[in-house]
Amino acid sequence: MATEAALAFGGNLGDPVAAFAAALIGLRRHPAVRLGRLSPVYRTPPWGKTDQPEFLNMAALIETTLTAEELLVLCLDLERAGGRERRERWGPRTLDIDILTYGAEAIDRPGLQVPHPRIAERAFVLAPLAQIMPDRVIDGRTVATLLAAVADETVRRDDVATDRLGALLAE
Ligand code: PH2
Ligand code: MG
Ligand code: MG
Repeated sequence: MATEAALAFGGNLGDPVAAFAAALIGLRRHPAVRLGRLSPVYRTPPWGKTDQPEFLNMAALIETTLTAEELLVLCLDLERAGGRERRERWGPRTLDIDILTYGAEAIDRPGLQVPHPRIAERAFVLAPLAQIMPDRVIDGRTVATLLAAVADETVRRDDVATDRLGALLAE
């Protein structure tokens, strides 16, 4: 049985669109993953640690027969392939892939909390997520409702980046 999972992508160093494309191609090639809907790419102010460059963020739906643990390992492998080095919390990075939801499961283990514990605070996660699963309920509220509550006009779609991602995925 396949499980639907939502993934968040972020980056603010190097070429995040190319890093997103490489990771999405890695997911698409993986035998236990089916890539589903993709959000547009958003340009977002840095959250949590504000003295760093703007981020690009997006979200993707997948169906997978991997367990949540196996999916986490895959995401970490794709991050490493994208040049990720772990330095400081909330600091600049080439590629971050977070598991937002995994089916209806609630997981709370060191290194893996699903649904991701800070979704409700983060417009940079909710804006893209609302494009691919607006009606999904997280902690009692829909993604669309959570997004309305953090309404942040500084999080905006980047159509040039979105078109470039589409072109890289079509190659
Ligand atoms: N990721 C963080 C910390 N802050 N800010 C934005 N705008 N986008 C991110 O992806 C992001 C962040 C830690 O994962
Ligand atoms: Mg993150
Ligand atoms: Mg992460």
